[in-house]
Amino acid sequence: MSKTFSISRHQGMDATEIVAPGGARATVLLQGGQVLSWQPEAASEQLYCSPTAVYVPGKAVRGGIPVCFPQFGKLGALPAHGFARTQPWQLLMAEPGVDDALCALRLEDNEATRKIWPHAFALELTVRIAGRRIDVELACENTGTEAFEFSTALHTYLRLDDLVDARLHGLQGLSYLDKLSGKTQVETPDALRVNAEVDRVYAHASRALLLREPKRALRIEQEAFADVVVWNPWGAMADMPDDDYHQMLCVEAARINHPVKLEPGEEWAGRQILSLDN
Ligand code: TA6
Repeated sequence: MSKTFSISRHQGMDATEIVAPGGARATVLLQGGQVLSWQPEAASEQLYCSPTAVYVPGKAVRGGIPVCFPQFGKLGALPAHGFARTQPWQLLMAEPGVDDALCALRLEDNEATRKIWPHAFALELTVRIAGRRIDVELACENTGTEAFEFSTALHTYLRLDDLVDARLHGLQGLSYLDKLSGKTQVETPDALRVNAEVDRVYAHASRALLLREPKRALRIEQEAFADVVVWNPWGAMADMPDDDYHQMLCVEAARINHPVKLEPGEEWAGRQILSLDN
């Protein structure tokens, strides 16, 4: 039987690749526990990762599924999106199953994290791929003696053929904070079409979303993440080619409006599930 997973180097950094028996595959960077690539069975890459992303220890990598923890964005005094995305995680396991493949990574508090955020925690990220579906679960346990609160997100960069042809269904009727204007509004169109910079936090997002492109339909579901963030910079970024914003849309499973509070010994887990419909 051939070996179906490997612990390898990706852009000079430690990574693991999991491959399911049907051919679906995913690459996860140990720094940040960041899924960088997901290719479902008999399909092309579904995640956007910038070809000019910077792979330097301690720097955030632009693309894939960064883990934001214990702070979302700049909504607090910590570094933007917290520290989990720039910390080295430990690989616990990576193996194929009968019809899937799984890997699990862990990040515990350490001297560096305690300097930024004085709490004892254990994060576990579990990535499962099977057929045309990926299931990413983030769990957090309070391993200390005092309660803490955190906001978090799976900051998923979805790869697009062209943003102008993409439509995101399932947000209608939800109230959102437009981070660009600072105003709260209610989503009215049946489908969101992005034709300018967008940075929104949708609250109480319990329905599945559907990202439609002429040749693709991707279903996006989440559990225990109450909010959805939709972001596209609509312009150049230092670590992304100038026109590449056309090739990506971030649809993020998040806990922002009501942060998670954990008492000592308590655990929380949330997940985002992506599945290709066609
Ligand atoms: O999730 C959207 C967002 O918070 C935006 O406001 C935008 O700045 C983006 O994340 C990227 O943040 P980063 O720190 O990775 O440049």
